[in-house]
Amino acid sequence: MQTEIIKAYNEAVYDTDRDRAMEVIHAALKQGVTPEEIVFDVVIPAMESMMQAISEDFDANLAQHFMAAQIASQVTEEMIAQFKTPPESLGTIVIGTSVGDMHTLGKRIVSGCLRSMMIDVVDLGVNIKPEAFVDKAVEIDSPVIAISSMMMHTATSENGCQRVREILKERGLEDKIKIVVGGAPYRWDNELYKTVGADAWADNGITAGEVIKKIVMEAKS
Ligand code: B12
Repeated sequence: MQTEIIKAYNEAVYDTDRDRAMEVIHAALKQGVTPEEIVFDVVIPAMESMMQAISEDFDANLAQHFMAAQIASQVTEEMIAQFKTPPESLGTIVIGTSVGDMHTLGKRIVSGCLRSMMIDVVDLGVNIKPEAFVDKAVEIDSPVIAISSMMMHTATSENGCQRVREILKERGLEDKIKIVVGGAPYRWDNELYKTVGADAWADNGITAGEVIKKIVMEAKS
């Protein structure tokens, strides 16, 4: 893989220039780089280094964070359609924000990262009732319910993760479905995920992808 392609793509993503990023990818395809190489050698490493750079750059803004995931997701979907052998999806998981929480960005970044890691996502949206999380997870056989909460009171609400845990217990689903949470309150208190009854948490899109992928792979084996 030519380092110029990786460098040009990284710069475009860091500048949140979706059109330029797509131009770099399309030019690479014309030069004979395969869609597989683009996803595995350009997009995924770029996403990882982008998250690293953003976390260290105090001037980096929300748009950079959000666009990095959106561009990665767009390129990945376009390239997968051109794979010689379409990659088997590793699994599908359910995501949404907890009741009362309208913050969408964190959830969308996590979804973008998961898609670039070959994990399909059913995004239920915002303000999701605990029953709706569980019903959808059962319907699509999802091993993970991912809940995003950006406010302390929605993270700790009796109608949030805690209620999802109770429903899983009531329906005997605790072995089949794991709860993964994330969002600002969990970054303020790294032990909060236990208090609300989640199985795991992650502090950014990349680590969320890693934690969720591990659970999905364990469920398959
Ligand atoms: C943008 C924003 C808004 C926007 C939301 C726009 C939108 N469409 O999302 C608007 C203006 C609408 C808004 C409204 C409100 N907001 Co607001 N908002 C924010 C702000 C500035 C950023 C939140 C955000 O989107 N961050 C971007 C993402 C990328 O955040 P992130 O945490 O880095 O996400 C990563 C991880 O957390 C993790 N992650 C996220 N979700 C998940 C899920 C899973 C499963 C996993 C594993 C990981 C994971 O991965 C992400 C990607 O790397 C925060 C301040 C802050 N610094 O957090 C306040 C903040 C969250 N808001 C706050 C408040 C109070 C409100 C309002 C009540 C304000 C009001 N009085 O109306 C309303 C509530 C609306 C509602 N009912 O939800 C408070 C909450 C305070 C508290 N202690 O709980 C904050 C912290 C601001 C503050 N300091 O007071 N808000």
